[in-house]
Amino acid sequence: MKLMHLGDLHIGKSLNDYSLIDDQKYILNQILSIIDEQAVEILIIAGDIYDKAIPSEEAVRIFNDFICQLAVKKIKTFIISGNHDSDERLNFGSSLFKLSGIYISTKYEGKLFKYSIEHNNNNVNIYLLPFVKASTVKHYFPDEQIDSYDKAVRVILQNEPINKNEINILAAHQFVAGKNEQPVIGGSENASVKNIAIPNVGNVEKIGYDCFDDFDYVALGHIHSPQKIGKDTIRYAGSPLKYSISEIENNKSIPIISIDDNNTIDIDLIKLQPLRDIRHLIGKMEQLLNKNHITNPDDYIYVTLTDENPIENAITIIRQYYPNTLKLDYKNLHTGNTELIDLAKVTREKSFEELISDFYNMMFGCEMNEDEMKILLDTAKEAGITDETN
Ligand SMILES: [Mn+2]
Repeated sequence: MKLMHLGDLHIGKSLNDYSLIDDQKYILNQILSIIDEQAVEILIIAGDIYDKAIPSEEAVRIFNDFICQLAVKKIKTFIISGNHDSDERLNFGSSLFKLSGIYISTKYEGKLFKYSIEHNNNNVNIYLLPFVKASTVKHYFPDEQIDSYDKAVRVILQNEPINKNEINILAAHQFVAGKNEQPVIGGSENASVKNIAIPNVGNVEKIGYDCFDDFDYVALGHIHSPQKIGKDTIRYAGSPLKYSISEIENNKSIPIISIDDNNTIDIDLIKLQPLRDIRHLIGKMEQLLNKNHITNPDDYIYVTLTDENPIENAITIIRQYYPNTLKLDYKNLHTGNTELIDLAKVTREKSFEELISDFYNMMFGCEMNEDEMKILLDTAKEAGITDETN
């Protein structure tokens, strides 16, 4: 039996004013092809179906087409809401969808949705936990001290009778971390994910992965970089597309979970190929626009020009070759190295003479002569910046 795990579709998302709707249609079609090729029987979508609580008509149409095709293919589909989804809107039509094998859980109401499928004389149980906040859970367990998301999820799971002799799979949309590790953030999640990703900031939203010990596989959503958390069977599927410039190096994949006849679980990661990739081009304008260097001109492009002088209408010129250019900046002697430099360390390690001659070299592209250096050293001494020994 094969399951596919998706998360963070964010249908309707745009990237610097470019609508990604065609890219999303393309990737959902690719996902349908993978479902066929891999003979997937069950699909779990771990939240953030839409990018906005009120999705555009087009976004709704695309998702509608996607689930219709899943129903036609008779793929049992399990969907939970994420923090970007509206419970009510995502829940619309859910009773009818059930008749077609599409199960949606958008709101925690004191009990997890559970669905059991017979496999090889055993049960595969799928539990759905939609995105929850501590305050929502508290309402259902007034006697419990629930002051964090971690405690909230533990209380929910402790109150579910889970048969450990069967195969148990959970879908959840939360911020889950390993013992001493934080998940790798993609960059497009949202402000709240970014804030809690900084170590030593009160991590009220963070959930320890050990609370999922009773589950054979945990299909997570919320973080956009595909990754395992703590162990192989607790995973973020990641978003199917790169949703920010910071995800340029973050290649996307989908986990396929196979349960064999001995009830062992195996995970395969299938690479996704976007319609248009996001790429970072670095170089002089002349090199970048050289015919031999131009590839996949429809990709989303972030350009860093290394030309020394700013070029008028640079982004307009680049867009004639790469129409989907998202952003342009410069890296040259004027802007310096864009990597972060620990200035305090540099100044500690170098003498005044070295620092000033580096600076002169950077500004004028040549060495300072002895007379000039003498004038600066005398001035520095008079100003009390240096002493005889420096
Ligand atoms: Mn998301």
